[in-house]
Amino acid sequence: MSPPPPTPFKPALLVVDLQEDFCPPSGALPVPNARDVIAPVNQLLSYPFALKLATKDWHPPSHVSFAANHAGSPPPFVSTTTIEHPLSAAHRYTTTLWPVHCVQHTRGSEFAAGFDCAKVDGTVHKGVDPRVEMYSAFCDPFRWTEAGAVSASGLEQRLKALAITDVYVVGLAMDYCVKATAEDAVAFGFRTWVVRDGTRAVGGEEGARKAEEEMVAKGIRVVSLGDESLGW
Ligand code: VGL
Ligand code: ZN
Repeated sequence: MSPPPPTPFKPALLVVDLQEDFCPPSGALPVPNARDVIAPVNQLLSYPFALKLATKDWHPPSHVSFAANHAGSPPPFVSTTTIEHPLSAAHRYTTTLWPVHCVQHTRGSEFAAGFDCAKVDGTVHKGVDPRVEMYSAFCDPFRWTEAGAVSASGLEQRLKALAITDVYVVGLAMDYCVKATAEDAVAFGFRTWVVRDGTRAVGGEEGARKAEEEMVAKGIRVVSLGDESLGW
């Protein structure tokens, strides 16, 4: 519990996409060792965060990120595609294609078994708009371009209304949705932390190393559960 907390210090915990489809062996888009994060996440849920939220990747069957929804069903994980003007010329983008995962109301979209989801104050749904990929729990990446956001979850306003100062991000996957969420949190002005024990990468240890490097370069504090630097 040292060093002393910064003042003011009103922390929120975001548990990102801790869902069955991201967990081996049965998940559709398995993240290596994903179930290792459940115990550390449950431990964090016992800390006195001012707000604890979980997110769910919550796709309609027609979602643009599913390889099967593109001509010729290109192989997932390795294929990217450029989305041709689904909204406007300015909204053109290239994205990675994934297996069908986290379809709304399916078994794979449920929280991972053992995750103490009863301790969260609410659930934020993301990736709901079929036209756009949304890794971040806050908004899609067009938020930061002239094209403008296609979809936003309202999370920024929710945290700001409570005068949250610090956002702690854990969950899956470290190199996609955890990273995008942490990067947006820092961009929206929150002191931002990622707790290593509570996250794993799709790209395994190499993916985690690279994601950590990129997050640290953006001012995100990547820490471990036992670290004195955890914040309080
Ligand atoms: C995620 C790929 C596709 C994630 C979600 O939660 O990191 N990754 N959809
Ligand atoms: Zn997804």
